[in-house]
Amino acid sequence: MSHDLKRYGRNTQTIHAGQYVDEATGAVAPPIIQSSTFAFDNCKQGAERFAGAEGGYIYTRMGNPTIARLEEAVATLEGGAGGLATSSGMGALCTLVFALMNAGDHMVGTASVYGPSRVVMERDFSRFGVESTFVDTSDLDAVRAAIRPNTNLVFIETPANPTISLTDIGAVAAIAHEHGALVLVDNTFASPLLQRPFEHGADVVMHSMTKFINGHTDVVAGMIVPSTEELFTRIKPVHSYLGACMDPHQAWLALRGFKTLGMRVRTAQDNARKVAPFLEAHPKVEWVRYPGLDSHPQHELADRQMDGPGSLISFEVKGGIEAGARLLDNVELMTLAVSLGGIETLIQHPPSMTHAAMPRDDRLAAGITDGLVRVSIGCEDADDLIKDFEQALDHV
Ligand code: LCS
Repeated sequence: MSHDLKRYGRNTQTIHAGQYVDEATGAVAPPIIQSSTFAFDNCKQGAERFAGAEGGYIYTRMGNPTIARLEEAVATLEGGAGGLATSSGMGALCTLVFALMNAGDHMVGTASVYGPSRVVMERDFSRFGVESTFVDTSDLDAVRAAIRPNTNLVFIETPANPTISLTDIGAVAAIAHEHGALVLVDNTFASPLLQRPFEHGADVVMHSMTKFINGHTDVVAGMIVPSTEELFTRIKPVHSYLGACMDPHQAWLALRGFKTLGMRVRTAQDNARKVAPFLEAHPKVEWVRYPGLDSHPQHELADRQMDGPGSLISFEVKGGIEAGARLLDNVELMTLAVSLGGIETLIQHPPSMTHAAMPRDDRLAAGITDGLVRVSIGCEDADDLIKDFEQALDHV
């Protein structure tokens, strides 16, 4: 087991959680245990491992030493009971719905979530009798009104994709718990460096590790972190059998990326703190949504709930989608691509890209206007990003 990391700061935890010198070789960097299966000494041992009477590995879908390091690392930073790594962020969400909901149960979710997270509930899980209602969870009255006697899960994404609106996790957790519902927080946009939902009463955290945790735009991956042993034990069997499992090489890359989370998040955030006011002051920009700006409607909540405003900005160019498309077609340094949280700046148009599968009326009701542009600020030099925005906006 690793040393007790609770007494250390977040950067020390990020670098040392899940980090041990390899006993067999002394290797400091973690070995990639690229094996699908693990040998038993004898029949008795195999039976005991399957029965859970003895620890040790069986089969990589059910657990693997390289993946276990990553699970421990992320769970340590979140302050949870353990980690369950998944093939993708969507794999994490679907595993949680299978584990925590039954036919006839109801979820209340944030209206502006990553498009597929909502579509999979409304289009796919609904076919199995799992109901959902998506509302503006920053409006506590809307959350209260959406809760039904059969609501057993409240799913919050904060900051939300792509509106960058925030939800008060503590206030929503109080409402949900009063009704006996669990609270799931998608912490992808903040990362555990900037926001720790368990400190505000959340029950389960999920991540698309494709984003900040891996941070290098070369891995698709997800993570589930339950707050308690009891929840971990409930989710683990579904995680082992559903098949949305991770591969050891994928885990190794994500673990390598995770170690620089602090530096990447801080650099990208410093840049976003310069880019957001530049955009807000630009005469061709209609509005900007960034929690670090006074103009953000939940600026005060951001200060209270997060350790920093992060590096995701949404905005609209005057002239709507045509003007926005001119900007997107003319960026030179920034890359026109979906995804976020990597070291390079990515810019995209959610209504026609990440959120295109959502019906337009639902998008508009969720605050995703037709002209909304989302930028994930990376770790380049802020001045270069501002110059790229300047020249691209000249084409509008
Ligand atoms: N949760 C959030 C907040 C996300 O942004 C995404 C992906 C997911 C879950 C799903 O994770 P995945 O399965 O892709 O690992 N968001 C994307 C986006 O905004 N652009 O491309 C993917």
